[in-house]
Amino acid sequence: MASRTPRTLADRLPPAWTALVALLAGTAGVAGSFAVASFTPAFVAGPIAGFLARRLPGSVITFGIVVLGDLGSQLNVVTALVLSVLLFAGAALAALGLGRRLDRLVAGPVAAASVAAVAFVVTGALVSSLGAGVATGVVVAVADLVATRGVPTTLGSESGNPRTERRRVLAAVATALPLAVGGYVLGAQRQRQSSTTESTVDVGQPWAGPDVDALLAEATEKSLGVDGLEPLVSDQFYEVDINSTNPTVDASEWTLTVTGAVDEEVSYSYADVATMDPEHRFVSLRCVGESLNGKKLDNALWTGVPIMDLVEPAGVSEGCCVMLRAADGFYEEFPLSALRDGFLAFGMNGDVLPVGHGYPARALIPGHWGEINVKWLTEIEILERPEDGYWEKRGWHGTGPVNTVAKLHVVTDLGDGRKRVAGHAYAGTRGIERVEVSVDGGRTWADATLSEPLPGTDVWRQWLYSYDRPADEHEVVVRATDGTGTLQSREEASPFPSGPSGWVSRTVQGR
Ligand SMILES: Nc1nc2c(c(=O)[nH]1)N[C@H]1C(S)=C(S)[C@@H](COP(=O)(O)O)O[C@H]1N2
Ligand SMILES: [Mo]
Repeated sequence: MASRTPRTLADRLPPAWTALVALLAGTAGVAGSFAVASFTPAFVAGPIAGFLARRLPGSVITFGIVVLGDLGSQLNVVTALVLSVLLFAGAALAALGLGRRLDRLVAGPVAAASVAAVAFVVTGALVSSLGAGVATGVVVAVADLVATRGVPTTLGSESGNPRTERRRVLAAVATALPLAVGGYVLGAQRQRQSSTTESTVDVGQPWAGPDVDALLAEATEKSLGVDGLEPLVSDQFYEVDINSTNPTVDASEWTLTVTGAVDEEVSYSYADVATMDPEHRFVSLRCVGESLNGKKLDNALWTGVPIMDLVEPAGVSEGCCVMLRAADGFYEEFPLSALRDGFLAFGMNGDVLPVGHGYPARALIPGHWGEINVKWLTEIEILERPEDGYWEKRGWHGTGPVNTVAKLHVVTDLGDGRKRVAGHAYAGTRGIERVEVSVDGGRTWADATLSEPLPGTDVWRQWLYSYDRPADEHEVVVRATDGTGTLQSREEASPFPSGPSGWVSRTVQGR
């Protein structure tokens, strides 16, 4: 290999190494932001993920929801993380360039300041920006100090010795790694703490008490107790949001306002709402974007008040429709008639409403697809003519009543020559009257056993069916009949645009 003359440009500054230091500094910065903010909108990747979700073409989002499912939202978060690192690395790189001309002692602080500035522009949150800046600055400063120890150069102006550069990179790795791990651990810890909500406003505990305990006990008792099948009150209630981070809403500052075509706007504080005489209702929710046999169908016991008790004082005389608006920028519109049976929930399963499910308060619109059950609700606007909601602007038709479905979630070999299949069935306010099972691909049908209905007008049921194990592989098909006597539609449809339909079937092994 030909020996190179030192002091050519390439020898003076291997750009790949500088870029690597910048990337490491960017990673540390993202970790610093996470340490301070955890997974909230103050975390730099939060607004970026939200921006992607909002600005990407509807078709891309729909592909993410329908084809990729949960992977789609994970992909969104990963993309946002990568973009955050690149953004910070870019800012650090610019600072390194500047540092080359300035004294080496300022390289760290300059990198810190530029990353903090970028973070602040993205999140608007000062504290998490400082966290990001400090972490970045530490990496750059340590890398620089170690690399140039005893070498009287400014950062980036080279001694002509590649070992110096290598030391700089190693130092950057050695500081960025623990910083990134530490930031992740700290943020994850904060995340766990914040997932158990405690309201900032003391209203007693309207969501707890003997009534709630009795209803929850009733749900436990009525559950069929099939291993692996969610009980009638879900252990793990699904979450679907337009953003990857939950908005942080302080109950002491939260208000719910009734606006639009009303005689007079009315506003409620958290205490106003949560000190009204509470009701406890079982209500199931199902997402229009889930797959036919998906798991985005759940049930809970909600505590709250009839939503019209809050709307009527405003005086609603005309108006066809209503737009619900939320603290995360989400909005959905639907006919006023559907609001009439609506509920405003501030409690869930005996606890204060969790952040992920809409704390301080959310709407529950019986029998309708999940999307109009707006979380973090801040405004109820009465409209005089229809408008598109967030998802309808993106081509969905998810504001109407749910489709009837019977899902098959568990297949068990009972070990006594029989098999057992089980699942949930749901038809919104129409209720579930019957679930049938075929173990021969749809030729013959038998009735499944249903769980006793829970009190309420919008609740799912569990079903189970046991049968003698055939020798061969066979096709199990399930279908539900709703409370109006209508059989679940057999016609197969993708979730987009108006919810999945068809009969769930599954191939089961024989003996
Ligand atoms: N503010 C707000 N409300 C929202 C959403 C949202 O992204 N933001 N998602 C909707 C959708 S698509 C569904 S399916 C339900 C899910 O409610 P859950 O997350 O409590 O299960 O909330 C709805 N309410
Ligand atoms: Mo949804």
